[in-house]
Amino acid sequence: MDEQFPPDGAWTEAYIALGSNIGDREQLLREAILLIDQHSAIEVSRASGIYETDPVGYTDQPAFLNMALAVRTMLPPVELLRRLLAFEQQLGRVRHIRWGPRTIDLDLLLYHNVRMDQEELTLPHPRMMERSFVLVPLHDVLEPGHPLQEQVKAASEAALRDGKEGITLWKTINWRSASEPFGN
Ligand code: X6L
Ligand code: MG
Ligand code: MG
Repeated sequence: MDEQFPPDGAWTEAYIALGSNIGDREQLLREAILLIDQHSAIEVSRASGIYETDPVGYTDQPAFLNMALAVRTMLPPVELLRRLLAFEQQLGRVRHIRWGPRTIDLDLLLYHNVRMDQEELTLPHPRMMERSFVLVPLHDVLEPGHPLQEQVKAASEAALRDGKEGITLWKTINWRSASEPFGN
């Protein structure tokens, strides 16, 4: 399904999760958004709030800033993933410890209604529904009426309500303001 989708010249909606816990975390998130939006075949539609989140998996590391983007793209899923990995490299990501600290992490969560399970890419992201630091920001940008909307909303509201996962809204940004002073 991936290599022939989308049809030539058609735009498809996709969702990306961002995370950073080394260096100037907000600046790295902003640079990632700009790199993504400046690609000719990817356009940022909506950006979530920025959340500060307790580290999960490997817990002896600094707190993360996490957010999510809704994008439109003309790239097929695997090509989009490869672009995201190239942007991570461009922003100084070096892989040391599994699940360890990183300048920037860009994860492809959803690509239209594509389901695939390949060595390089599984869609939807196989662990997204278990990760509040993904679901809370995703809820901010998910298209109303999206098939996952109710599930994401319930999980996100629960996580923010009981607070035990250490997710707090840290800042809301107008990401366009850095590059386009007169836009919104
Ligand atoms: C048991 C075993 C329970 C493993 C959880 C969860 C492993 C998440 C890896 C896990 C487990 C991950 C971020 C993070 C990571 C992030 C926050 C991962 C990969 N990335 N914590 N931990 N934000 N808050 O972006 O997601 S490492
Ligand atoms: Mg990740
Ligand atoms: Mg990743």
